[in-house]
Amino acid sequence: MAHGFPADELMPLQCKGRHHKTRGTMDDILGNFSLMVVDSLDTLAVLGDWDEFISGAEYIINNLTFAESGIVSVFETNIRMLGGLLSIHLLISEHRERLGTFGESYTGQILDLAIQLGNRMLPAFGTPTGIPCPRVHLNEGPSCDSNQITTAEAGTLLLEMGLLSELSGNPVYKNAADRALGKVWEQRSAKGIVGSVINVNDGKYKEFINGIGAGVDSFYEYLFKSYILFGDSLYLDMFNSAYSTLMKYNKNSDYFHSVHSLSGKPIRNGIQGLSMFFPGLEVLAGDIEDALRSYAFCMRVVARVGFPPEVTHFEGDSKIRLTNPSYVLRPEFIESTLYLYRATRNPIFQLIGKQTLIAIREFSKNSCGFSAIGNLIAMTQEDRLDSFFFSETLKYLYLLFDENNFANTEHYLFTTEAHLIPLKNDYVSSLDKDLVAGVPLCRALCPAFRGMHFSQKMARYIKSIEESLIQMEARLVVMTTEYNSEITVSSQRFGKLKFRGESGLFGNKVPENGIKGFAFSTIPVDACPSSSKGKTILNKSVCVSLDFFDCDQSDDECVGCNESSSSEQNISIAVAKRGDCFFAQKALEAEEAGASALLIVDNVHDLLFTMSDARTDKPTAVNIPSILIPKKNGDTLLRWLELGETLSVTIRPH
Ligand code: DMJ
Repeated sequence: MAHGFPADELMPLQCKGRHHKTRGTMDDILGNFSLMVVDSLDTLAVLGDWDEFISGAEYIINNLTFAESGIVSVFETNIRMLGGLLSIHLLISEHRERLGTFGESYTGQILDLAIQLGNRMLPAFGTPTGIPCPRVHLNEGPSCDSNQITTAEAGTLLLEMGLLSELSGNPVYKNAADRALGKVWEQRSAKGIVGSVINVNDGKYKEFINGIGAGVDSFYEYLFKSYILFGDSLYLDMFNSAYSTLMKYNKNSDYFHSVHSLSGKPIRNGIQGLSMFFPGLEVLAGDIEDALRSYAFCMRVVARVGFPPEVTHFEGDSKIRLTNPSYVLRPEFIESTLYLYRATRNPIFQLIGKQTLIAIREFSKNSCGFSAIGNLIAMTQEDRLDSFFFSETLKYLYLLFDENNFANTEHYLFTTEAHLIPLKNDYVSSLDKDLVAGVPLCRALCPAFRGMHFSQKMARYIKSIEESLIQMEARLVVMTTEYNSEITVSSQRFGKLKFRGESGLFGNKVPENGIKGFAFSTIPVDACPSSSKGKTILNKSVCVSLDFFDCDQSDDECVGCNESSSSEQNISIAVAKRGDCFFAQKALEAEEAGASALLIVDNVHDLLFTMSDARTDKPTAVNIPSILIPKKNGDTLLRWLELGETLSVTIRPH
């Protein structure tokens, strides 16, 4: 707000508002209509900052016009602007008492703005099929520069336009959205699968790729949510039919691939950040078991990368290629995390939220605000901050921890942009109260779903999610570790750690060409002064390819290792905790246990120091190098060892 207001978006690196369209169709969301304020205001209500909410609402009432708006995306304007305005209007109506004089004097001005906007969007629907042009000039009418629109864009209009009809008493908006949705649905293939791009003039699909990511995603979401809001079983029938085709054709053991809508045959195997909303939708529809299964898969990818990457492809069983290695602060993964937490109350989902928050703070926060991460390997920031970060990502993250928040405890439906719609007959006359109060919807909307039967499969998925969380934590440590270091630890599962250590004054120095070997820890080294004659050395085999990122990039940017080196086989590096006996004694024990070097993990988070030999009169005869390492890195190293990882270690001199 301090830097971007009242522009539609903030450019977080230049630290100023984005006023001009310079990014092609990506800028179709910019309408010179203070998008950021409108899209983020109900998040302020969720945060309980009602004073700021009131000033935002007052700003909108006094300043928002569409007079300067040019060509905008119909879909984006619908979900962000129209949805935002309607939600603000409904929240004011719901919470009048706490809004003081502003609440008392509010006469529906924001609904009037929503109606104005709806009217300006309507010309887009004036096509032969009623499927809207993807873009509209808010002052001059349709801008059918492209006559092709995605299924998601044409099929994600009904909640907002239907609600606008309910609130304004004018059926024209709902009719338009209904007609567009009907046409898209009508054109599904003989197998019942919709395509992803449709021509607005002849109503025929032009792209036949179908998945749950870009191009189709929220189409599925709005079928089910329209049933919830408008109580019409027609939408439920459509959703059920679409859901079963997804299960039949797209579900690939643990996740969904893309298929050809005519043949039903798989055409692409991978996952997008966008598609990670789906487990949340499955929760809403009552299929918790499959939601956990799908989520466990998303989590495996997130854990290995540290964030939900924009686009990945899978090669073989375990290789993941980051086709688009960015993270633009999208909400979908955290949205599903919230839905699963609400359904299961399992704290694992809060822990995942916490890790996500830490990672966002670490890599995306800067002096101006937050930035999209352009490259998840180099961790570079981009001059981009989409309004959905405020309307969705932050809102879902906050709700994950604020269990008593009104948006958690009362019945609200979240639009695809996470705008809040209170589920009450005061607003939507056709709302089915029994449905809202009942199963399966209750699983997602009730404060806690009690009495849920946990199948063995569900327990297995939770276990897998737990394992991924360990990996996610490890990945975060790897990502945040300083790189000007001399010790490198590579794990097949967790990636590569680099950090600095401080050599002791006793024993040998690290040789010029360094030491390469495998880490082990022995109980005797931990518990001096008992002798280490037990020699519990874990002399595991060679470094195994992690097969994760393509390691044709420079070594430092790769996670894991790709080469195996049998010469390392016999060199073992001991890892011991600080404490219990003198440093030099530990080194001696490690040497006697067969170690070629010793890493001692500090037991306080502090600056490192040079370890000295306690026996200055008769120095301990140590022949191996001994190095003190930071607690943060050492704890990770020990944890990996406890988990049975084979750790390849390289120690280089300063
Ligand atoms: C949001 O604008 C909505 O969630 C939409 O349905 C799809 N993607 C973005 C956020 O990723």
